[in-house]
This record gives sequence, C-alpha cells and structure tokens, in this order.
Amino acid sequence: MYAQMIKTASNSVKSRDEMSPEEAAFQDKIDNDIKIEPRDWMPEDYRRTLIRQIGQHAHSEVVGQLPEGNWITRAPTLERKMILLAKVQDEAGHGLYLYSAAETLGVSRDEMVEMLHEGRMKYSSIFNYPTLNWADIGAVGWLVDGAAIVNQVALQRTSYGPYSRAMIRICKEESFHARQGYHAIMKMAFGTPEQKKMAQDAVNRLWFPAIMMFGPNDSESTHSEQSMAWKIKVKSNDELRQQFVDQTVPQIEYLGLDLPDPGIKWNEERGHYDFSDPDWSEFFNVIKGNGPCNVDRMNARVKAWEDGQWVRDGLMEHARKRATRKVAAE
Ligand code: BYC
Repeated sequence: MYAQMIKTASNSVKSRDEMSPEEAAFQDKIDNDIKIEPRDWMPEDYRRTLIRQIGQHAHSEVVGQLPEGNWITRAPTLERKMILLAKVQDEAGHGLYLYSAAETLGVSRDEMVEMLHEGRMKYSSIFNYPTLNWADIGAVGWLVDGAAIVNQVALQRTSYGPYSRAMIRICKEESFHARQGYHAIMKMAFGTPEQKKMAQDAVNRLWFPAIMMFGPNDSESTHSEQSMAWKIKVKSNDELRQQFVDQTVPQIEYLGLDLPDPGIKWNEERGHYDFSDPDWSEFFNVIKGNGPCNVDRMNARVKAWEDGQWVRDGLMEHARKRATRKVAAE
C-alpha cells in the first residue's frame, strides 16, 4: 500500500483558489494552529509527508543507537557507562514514540522497518559516520543531540498532534543527552594535552556532518515549501542550522578549542555567526548510501531484526493464546 510512500508531495504549494473545500478547511485549521489528529480529514500528501518524516525520524533514533552502543563496554568509568547506557536506552524509547505516532497515520511499524531495510526509507545522515574514540561519544552527545534538540524544539509546534506530543517528551530527555555529552567533552578539553587533542579532533571531524543534519540549503530542499505551508516543519533547514551554529560557537570557545571552520565569524550586521557551507556533494553521497558506515549500520539493523524474530513470534503467540482463553471464558 505504501510502496510509493517515499515519493511525497513535491509539487508547488496550492493557492487558496486551487484548493477543494476540504483542503481549504484543512488549511484554515493549520493557519489557526489547530492540531490535526489521526481521525481528522487530511490531504493524502500531508499523510505521506508525515509518514516519511516521522518514519525517518524514528529510524534515526534506532540506527543512532549503534555508534554510541558500541562504546558502552568501553566507557572510561562506571558512572560514564551508566549514563551512556541510559542514554542509548532513551533513544530506543524515542524510536518507539515516533513509530507509534507514525502508526496513527495508517502504516505499521513492520512496514516502516521493511522499507528501511530495503533502502526505501532514510535515516539521519549523521549516523553514517564512525565514532572512533571516547571523545567522539562526548561530541555526539553535545553536537548531534544538540542539533537534534534545535530541530525538535521547533517540531514541538508541528501541526500533527501525535508527532507534536512525541516531540515534547523527547525534548525533555534530549536535553539531558546533550548535557552529558558536553560534560564528557569538557572533561577531555580541560584534561591532559592528549585528551584536549582528542576533543579537538572529534569536533573537527563531526562539525560538518552535524550541520548537515538540518538537511540541504533551503534553495535545494525539496519538501520545505509544502511542509512549512502545512506547518509540518515550523522553521526552515537554514534557520535551524543558523540557530545551532549561534548557540554552539560560544560553547566551543568556552572549551578553549579551535573553531572547526575558518569561515566562522561573528557578523555584527546580521547578528549571527557566518559559517562555511558543508560539502553538499558529500551529504548527497551519504544519503544515497555511500557514507563510511552505511553498509555496517544497515547490516547491524537487519541482523538485530532477524535475531529478534523469535522474541516477536513468542510475544505474538502469547497474545494469541491469551485472546483465545479470554474468548473461551466469556
Ligand atoms: N539525513 O526536502 P528536504 C538523533 C533528505 S535522531 C538523511 O529538506 P525535509 C539521535 C530528505 O529526506 C534525529 N536524509 O527534507 C538519535 C529528502 O529526501 P527524500 C533525527 C536527509 O524532510 C540517536 C532530501 O534529503 N531528526 O538526533 O523537508 C542518538 C531533501 O531534504 C537529511 C530528525 O529526523 C538528513 N540529515 O527536511 C543520538 C528530525 N536531511 O526523503 C541522536 C525530523 C534531508 O525526498 N526531520 N534529507 O528522498 C526533519 O526535521 C526533516 O525531515 C529534515 C529534512 C530537516 C531532516
């Protein structure tokens, strides 16, 4: 049913005159900030765009467990191990809220997972980069979760009720994630010269992949115009990226690290930091499946899915037997 799902609305936004009465009433609700709920009428492209975005977001949470999960056994202290374990568990929970939100749109979690495994749905580009050492784990918590928060705080106001409510809960947990990351990198930056060097190297490598998380520049973004008209997205890719840069540069300076991009400069006139564009050809290559870790990430997810089949089968059988017993007792 959803085989064509990833081909979502990319037509230009309809003017009021082109809308059917149902579409106009729907747009009125959006314009008046009334949330859209699962049983409300919605344009098919609104539904598909949401399934694409929420599904992609859910997959990102789950695939995003891999680069950090790798380091749980190698965290430097028991405390760091406990914190990282809790964080990685939280990400599974975020995936669950998001898959559940997407399911209210008429797609099952199994269908979404299948599309991910077959390369018909995406997950965030950032998780196709490796985490080479402990400093990278601090940098992921700080920069990657930091970028995610900037995006997700805005998404709390998204027009689709279940997505918006999932975002509110996720943001609370995500703030703890970013703080633990900053704390870990702070220890390194204020530690021995070797530790400081590792922190610098992690920031240098992860900076551009982190700012790519917000997606292509607005002029290249396929979905932004329609998604913003429907308030699925409430801020554009470039607005969010700028917000992230503005909040993160002073944090880098506080750590006493060098800025990872020589193009970063305070622009008095704009009241924002200028910064260099990432290499967009690298971004498009990564989302096409050719990043450093795409193959490993997908292999790990498919293996986990296959290894977990007996658990799902057991749970289904248990549920079936309970239901049969209940019917027999009635
Ligand atoms: N990665 O028209 P555009 C986390 C694709 S998890 C891959 O601007 P849109 C965490 C896009 O899909 C945080 N693909 O798209 C978890 C489209 O391709 P298709 C994850 C990307 O949707 C665990 C094409 O490029 N957050 O932080 O309007 C541990 C054109 O783009 C990316 C979310 O998912 C990308 N970065 O805007 C630690 C947030 N960017 O589908 C941390 C929710 C773009 O047409 N998502 N593409 O083939 C969004 O807010 C929006 O989907 C985006 C992109 C801003 C990301």
